[in-house]
Order: sequence, then C-alpha cells, then structure tokens
Amino acid sequence: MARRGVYTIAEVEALTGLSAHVLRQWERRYGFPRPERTPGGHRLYREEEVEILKRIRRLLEEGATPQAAIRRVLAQTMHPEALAEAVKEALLAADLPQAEGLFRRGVRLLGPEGVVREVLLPVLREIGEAWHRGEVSVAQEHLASTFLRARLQELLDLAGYPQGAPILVTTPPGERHEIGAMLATYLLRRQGLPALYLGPDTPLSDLMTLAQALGAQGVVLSVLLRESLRALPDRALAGIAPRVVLGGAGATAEEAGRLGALYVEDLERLAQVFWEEAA
Ligand code: B12
Repeated sequence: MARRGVYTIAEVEALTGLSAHVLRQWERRYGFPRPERTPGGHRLYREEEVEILKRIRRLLEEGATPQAAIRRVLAQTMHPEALAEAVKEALLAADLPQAEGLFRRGVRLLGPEGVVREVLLPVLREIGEAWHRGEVSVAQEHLASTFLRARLQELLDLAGYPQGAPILVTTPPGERHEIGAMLATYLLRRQGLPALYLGPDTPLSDLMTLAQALGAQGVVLSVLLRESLRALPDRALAGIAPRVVLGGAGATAEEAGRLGALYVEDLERLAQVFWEEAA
C-alpha cells in the first residue's frame, strides 16, 4: 500500500493517462520523472510529480513534443518543497555545484525572500534537526550550514547598504545559532534600514563600545537558546544602544523586560520598531 501523497506507477498511469512504458522511457531519456524506489525496486512517485505530469500531458494534447513539454513545465514549476528536498539531498551528498544550481533556480522562481523562506530555512532546519537526532554527521551539518550561510550572505550583500545610523545585529554571548540574526539583518536592509550583521556570539561590552563609536540607533539580538539570556544579569542590555530589541524562539517578553530590552515576536514587525522610532 502506497503512503499518502506517494503513488505507484499503476496509480500514476490511472491519474495522468500516461502509460507505464512512457513514464519509464521519459525517466531514462529526460531524467524526469525521478521516482524513488521501494526496497523491492518498485517506483514511487511524489504528489507534485504527478501534478507536473498532468500538466505535461495537457501540453502533449495541444501538440507539443514530449521533450519540449517536459522542459517547459519543469522550467515553470518546481514545487518549493521539491526544490528544498533536492537542495537537501545535494548537500548531504556533498554535491555543491548541484546545490548551487538548484538554489539559483529557486531565486529565479521564488525571488530572494521566497527562496530564503521556502528553501533555505526548511533545509537548514531539517539538516540541523537530523544532526541533533544523530542521523547526520557533524561534517555533513557543517558543510550544509556553511553553504546555506554563504547563500544568505550573498543575498545580504545584494540587498545594499542603506545610509544612516546603523542597527547592529548579532546574537547574545554563547549563542552560535546565527541564521536568525542574518535573516533579521536581511529583512531590515530590504526595508531600507542600515542594518549591519556582526557575526554571532558578541560580548556585550564590545557591542556597547561599537554601538557608541558608530552612533548606532539600535542593537538587535537573535536568541535561539534560552540559556544564553538566563545567564545575563538584570538590566544587562539596558543602555547598550538607544533601542535594544530581542527576538527569536529563545526570547520572551518577560526575559526582555528583565534585561531592559524590547521584545519583538515576529521578524516581519522588526523594521516597524525602527520606523516608529524615526517618526
Ligand atoms: C541549525 C541548528 C544548529 C546549528 C547552527 C548553525 C549556524 N551557523 O547557525 C548548529 C549545529 C551549530 C547548532 C548547535 C547547537 N544547537 Co541547534 N539547532 C539548529 C536548528 C536545526 C535550526 C536553527 C536555525 O538556525 N534556524 C533558523 C532560524 C532563522 O529559524 P527559527 O529559529 O525558526 O527563527 C524564526 C524565529 O525564531 C524568529 N527569529 C529568529 N531570530 C529572530 C530575531 C528577531 C529580532 C526576531 C524578531 C525574530 C527572530 O524568526 C524566524 C523565522 O520565522 C534548531 C532546530 C529548529 N528546528 O529550529 C536547533 C536548536 C535551536 N539547537 C538546539 C541546541 C540544543 C543546540 C546545541 C546546544 C546542541 C549541542 N548539544 O551542542 C548547540 C548550541 C550551539 C550554541 N552554543 O549556540 C536546540 C535549542 C533548544 C533550546 N535550548 O531552546 C534546537 C531547538 C534543537 C532542538 N530541537 O533541541 N544548532
């Protein structure tokens, strides 16, 4: 019995009207569809593949050749989930050229913010979670995180450097999870705010010195580990910059209040804090 959302070749025949012979031939000739195999060697097709096959079938009926129809539909559609899965597989196989090609395709299809939301974050979370469960080695996780971090840095660089008193973005001492901070920087920059990403794990005294030297309008800390905030004394963040914002899964309004900072729950609302300040 096939899992939900996964179809056998006979089911795909019935759903698309394409024969098993044609499906196998296309797989050999054009590399699409690319079904998984059961331990017994039987093909299993994903739901999104079946949807794509239906669209190809319609183009064939309109007179397109199989090759042209497959190319056209694949160029237009690659379900974000399938793209994320393909990037993940490429990274776990250490095939960086493939991962990079897929990522660029994602940028074209989904736009920079879309590719971050639909591909980069899910892949990072899945590989990170697999590492936490011991299913993926430290080396594999490092390779994947380094690759994804570099892609996010690239998007960050392309977002430009808006003028004005900077907003310094980092993570609290001891916190090595940095993608949330990079993402916060990216979204602020995209909204025209001069956010600077410092890297993770910045000592608070250094952060304050830099904020004062640059006349920073604010500091943003991304927190994933609750422990990194608990270790800080009361009011530890008060006065390190005119505005200090905490966000991320490890931060709470109570903890932010105790430390003398402002808590923002949602990344989408982060820029607003600084716009309100400027107004
Ligand atoms: C990737 C990852 C790692 C990577 C980090 C790589 C890197 N360069 O950043 C590595 C492998 C290094 C790592 C290490 C560890 N990790 Co880890 N890691 C993760 C994982 C899988 C993803 C985290 C991530 O970067 N997400 C990307 C961000 C952007 O997504 P997000 O957190 O959902 O962010 C959203 C919100 O939080 C918010 N947000 C984030 N930042 C900000 C900032 C602002 C201002 C605002 C408004 C909002 C906001 O918006 C985001 C988008 O919706 C999570 C599990 C998970 N599924 O989240 C565990 C997780 C965070 N890790 C965890 C742990 C325990 C650790 C380790 C302690 C494990 C160990 N024994 O060594 C170490 C700690 C290292 C350290 N000192 O910091 C735990 C934390 C549990 C807790 N205590 O709360 C988690 C939750 C895993 C788990 N299920 O237990 N990890």
